[in-house]
Amino acid sequence: MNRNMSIIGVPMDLGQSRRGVDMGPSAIRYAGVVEKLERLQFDVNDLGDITINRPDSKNDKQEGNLRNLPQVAEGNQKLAEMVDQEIEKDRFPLVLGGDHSIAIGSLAGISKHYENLGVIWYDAHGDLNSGETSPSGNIHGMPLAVSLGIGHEKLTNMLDYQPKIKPENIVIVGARSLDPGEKDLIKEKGIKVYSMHEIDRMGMTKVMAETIDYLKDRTDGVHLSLDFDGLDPSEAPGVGTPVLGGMTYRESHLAMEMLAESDILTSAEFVEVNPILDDKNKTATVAVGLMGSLFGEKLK
Ligand code: B3U
Ligand code: MN
Ligand code: MN
Repeated sequence: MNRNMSIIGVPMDLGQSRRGVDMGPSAIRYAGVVEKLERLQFDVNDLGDITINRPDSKNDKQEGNLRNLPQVAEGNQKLAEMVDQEIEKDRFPLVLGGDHSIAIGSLAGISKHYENLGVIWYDAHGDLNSGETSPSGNIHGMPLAVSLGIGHEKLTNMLDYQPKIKPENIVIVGARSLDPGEKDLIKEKGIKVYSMHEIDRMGMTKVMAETIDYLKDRTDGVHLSLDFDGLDPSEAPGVGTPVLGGMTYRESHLAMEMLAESDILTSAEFVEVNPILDDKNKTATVAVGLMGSLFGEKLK
């Protein structure tokens, strides 16, 4: 793995309706991410947080069914450019959210550098909505669709190319809350999904072994997009849209350790940590623990 790592904080909370997730990057830093990675012998460059401009509430127009579209697009454009520059410098981008709408910018900046970028979407949700199918108008429920080229042009065409990702290069892990339009899209595009049903039946070991095997053969880089609501809310309570019956702390560590062993990862993002909804920074602490496993911490 690339030992030169750049951390980019994205205090974005405009892709959904609950305030506080903009403090995610601070909470994860407070829980010791830089110290952890330095202990694991990474050269860490923490680039701080991107500035997210807030909507002027008096002129808060909603375009289509897309809440805060101009601000979400602007913040993601900045992120895309920064991620692109860090990869250009041959550094591993580690992006800290913020809500999951920031995957739009991450993937725009990353995928430019690959023919066949693979994506592991670790999440309770599919994030495959568009303005037409979204029940909420929240852009954090849309980034994976946007990366396939589905959605508003301002989002899909970021950095002037699309699509960012091919459907066959995506693996969704932990899904248990999918909207009807998302289910249709999964069928139509043949997207690989390991829902909680498969995780329960097969066990996380087999799910991750298959995921890694599948992506290793067909991709030239792999991005991990980890949404903390993928985990069970009893172990990661600090998220805006908790869904019961999620992946455990132990399953998640195992998944991260298997990814570390496989050495296929070329970028990562950790999103949706909301310290206001958390219990004594528990979720951010879990985040830093999982990053330890992902980046090679060993018990023996
Ligand atoms: N699918 C729903 C709910 C949701 C998506 N992502 C999160 N929640 N975190 C939607 O609004 O698109
Ligand atoms: Mn998500
Ligand atoms: Mn989610």
